[in-house]
Amino acid sequence: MRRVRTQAATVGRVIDPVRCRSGCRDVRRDGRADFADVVLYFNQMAWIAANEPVPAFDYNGNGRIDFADVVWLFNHL
Ligand SMILES: [Ca+2]
Repeated sequence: MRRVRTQAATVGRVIDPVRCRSGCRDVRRDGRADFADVVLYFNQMAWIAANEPVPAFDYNGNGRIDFADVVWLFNHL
């Protein structure tokens, strides 16, 4: 299984793109999806778009990492 290192990997965590195929709401990988995940997503949108598998974080399915995904994440906590 291919594992993708993320910014969170700086503290020893990795994103598994297979497990997150339907969307990784727990952006901080601390075991729960909460407002801190929304804040991190918003602050790191460009980094996510450049470094993560887009399908794992394209919550609204429009093919892009964008502000609409932040809104979706917030609405689905
Ligand atoms: Ca999107």
